[in-house]
Amino acid sequence: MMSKKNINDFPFILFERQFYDIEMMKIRCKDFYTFMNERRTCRDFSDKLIPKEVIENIILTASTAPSGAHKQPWVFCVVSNPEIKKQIRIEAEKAEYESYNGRMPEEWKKDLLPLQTDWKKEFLEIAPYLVIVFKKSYDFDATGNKTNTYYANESCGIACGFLLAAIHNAGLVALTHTPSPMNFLSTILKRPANEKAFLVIPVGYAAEECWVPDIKRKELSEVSEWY
Ligand code: IYR
Repeated sequence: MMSKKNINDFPFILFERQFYDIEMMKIRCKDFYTFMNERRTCRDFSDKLIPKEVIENIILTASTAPSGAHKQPWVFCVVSNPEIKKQIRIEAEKAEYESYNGRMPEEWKKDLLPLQTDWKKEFLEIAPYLVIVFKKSYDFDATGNKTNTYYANESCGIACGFLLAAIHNAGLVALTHTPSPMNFLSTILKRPANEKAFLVIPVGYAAEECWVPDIKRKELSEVSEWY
């Protein structure tokens, strides 16, 4: 049968997926929420090693995220080399020192008090992997011609969400770290001009003693409006 979707050179294929009955749907939604609600941002990492294959599958999962015109405008740079991790820590701490000692307004610093963050970022050397997400503002095709990307911020944000979920699913922990400014990462990792550092995500096992802030999530009524 010729599909009416095949109107140009780009074919559609039938998407066959599994459906669940309502009872199963309710159980799965609740279980997934319970599981995701156990995720915490961690700053206390163990230096225990993780197989490369685990990180590869986590990145493949992130890269299943939807993106503008399916351009997948992201690159996940994975750093395990101690020398590079050290350079990144030095530069991140320089930037963060400036932020905490001047750049950040008082109100921002007040808002961060419950998280007990400061300019020191030892986790950048302790976590076995740093996944540094770069956003492609534009790209190149196979012949080297410049091509556009679309909604690169939204796309990368969603991909990072998938990445965090995959890390949690693996029983590992992560931290969304945003040193500001982040351009030192392009220099250290020698990234091309079309890529901008988007997020630094240390990944690893939680330290044996891992402390997290005692914070609560908003109620459903606070985060949803029904029409
Ligand atoms: N980038 C700094 C400050 C910081 C900002 C926010 I917004 C946070 O939620 C946490 C920290 C840092 O990484 O310490």
